Amino acid sequence: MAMKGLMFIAVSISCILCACSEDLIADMTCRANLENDRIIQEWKGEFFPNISYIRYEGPTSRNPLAFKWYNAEEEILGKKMKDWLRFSVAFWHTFRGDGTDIFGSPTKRWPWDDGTDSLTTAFNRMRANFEFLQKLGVSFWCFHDRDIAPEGKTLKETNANLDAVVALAKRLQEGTNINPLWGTAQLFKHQRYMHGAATSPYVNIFAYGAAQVKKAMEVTHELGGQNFVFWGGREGYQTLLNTDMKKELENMAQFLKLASMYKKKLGFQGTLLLEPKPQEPTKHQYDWDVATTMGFLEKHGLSDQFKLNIECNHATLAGHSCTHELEMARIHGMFGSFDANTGDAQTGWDTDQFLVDIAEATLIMLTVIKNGGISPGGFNFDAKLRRESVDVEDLFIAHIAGMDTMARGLRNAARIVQDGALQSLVDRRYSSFDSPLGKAIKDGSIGFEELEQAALNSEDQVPPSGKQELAEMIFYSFVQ
Ligand code: XUL
Ligand code: CO
Repeated sequence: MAMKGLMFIAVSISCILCACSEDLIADMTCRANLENDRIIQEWKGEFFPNISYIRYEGPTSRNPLAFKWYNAEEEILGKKMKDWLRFSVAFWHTFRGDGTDIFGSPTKRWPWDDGTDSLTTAFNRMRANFEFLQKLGVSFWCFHDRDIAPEGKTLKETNANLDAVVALAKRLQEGTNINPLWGTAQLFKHQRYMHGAATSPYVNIFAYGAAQVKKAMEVTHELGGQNFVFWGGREGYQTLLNTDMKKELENMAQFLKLASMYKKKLGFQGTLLLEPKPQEPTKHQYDWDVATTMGFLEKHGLSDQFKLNIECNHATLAGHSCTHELEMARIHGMFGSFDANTGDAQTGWDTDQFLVDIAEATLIMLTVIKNGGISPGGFNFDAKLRRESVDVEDLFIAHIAGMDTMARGLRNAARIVQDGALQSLVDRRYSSFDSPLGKAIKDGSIGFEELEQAALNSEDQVPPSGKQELAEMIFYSFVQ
């Protein structure tokens, strides 16, 4: 009897806290309603009371909770560091990551997370997000629809949950300079997407995915998001024996066409971005790498409607260096945004680590400088703490280290550009194309017959040294 009474009180309290109707308490998913408004207004607490605003203290500082290289307002090559770098925090890793791996249960229990999928917890995660962004001095965040709000029993209920959390995010954004760098629809976690979304053999799943993207784009727009990302979560295959690859690729193209049409209808000005990745979770992801994805867009007449969001760890999985992917996109005018992370040299899967390699950061920033920056894209930390890192301050330390690494890369790359020696080495290698013969090749005024004549008239030449070691010596002399 006493037990029953206690349970009744517990349920009543959670009803008040969670503002859920009782039937929904059971699965800890709450509907959006007016009560949410009251809960949103009332919160006055802090989740990181022992951490204050992170400041720039310069390279001699030993304070783990200070920037040593990232000085937001400092100008590098005529642009503020914060405008070159446009850092963004990935909501899913930072506020949903609990250390779970395929061998083990969660290792982290954050103060904003009670481990349930209730709306109350979703509100708390969002509040933690804004406190974190403000203390870190970062103006952007990225999210999947399902990271920020719980899935309901129906799509209608799920959308209402999303609306409730977005209303809170909008309120928390007011009076700040914070916006989403991008939003995206999570089309890979739920069982319904096990065969893919746009490439699912089942038309009702294609429709559900479209509805989800429509809504995710709407809320991204409402929050002033600057881009919208499509990472092809399960758009790929496990075996061709049960797969109609032609049909799947055509469906994927159609899905993207419809998304682009809806973007215009909605009046969303942000850039649509595809994020290449070669495998994981499927054996073969259709957006394998930058070149494959650009070819796909070109074939389907979508090149002018999409750009690319390039992730370093995905480049590694595709057997490329990160700069290969960035340069491939840059020279084709397709470099849209960057998922700043890295893999592990000895590990063949997507470890999503914070990038702390200064030489790598310098190479990345060389491309970014050549691109004139990547706005309205930015540097999204698609990176997570290791399973063993369980202190709240580790979240700050990881981001500070990631931001300082990119800032060092920017400083180094700027000095390489200003010095000019590396560029002259490259220019010298191709200088023969400035000759009349080279110019005639470029403008298309000669063919194979004229080239044969030129070869017959000139002596067989041994080309000069490629000077790779010299190039490396010059590059590394700037890496500090
Ligand atoms: C997965 C990945 C995603 C995308 C967004 O490897 O990178 O987090 O960035 O869906
Ligand atoms: Co990513």
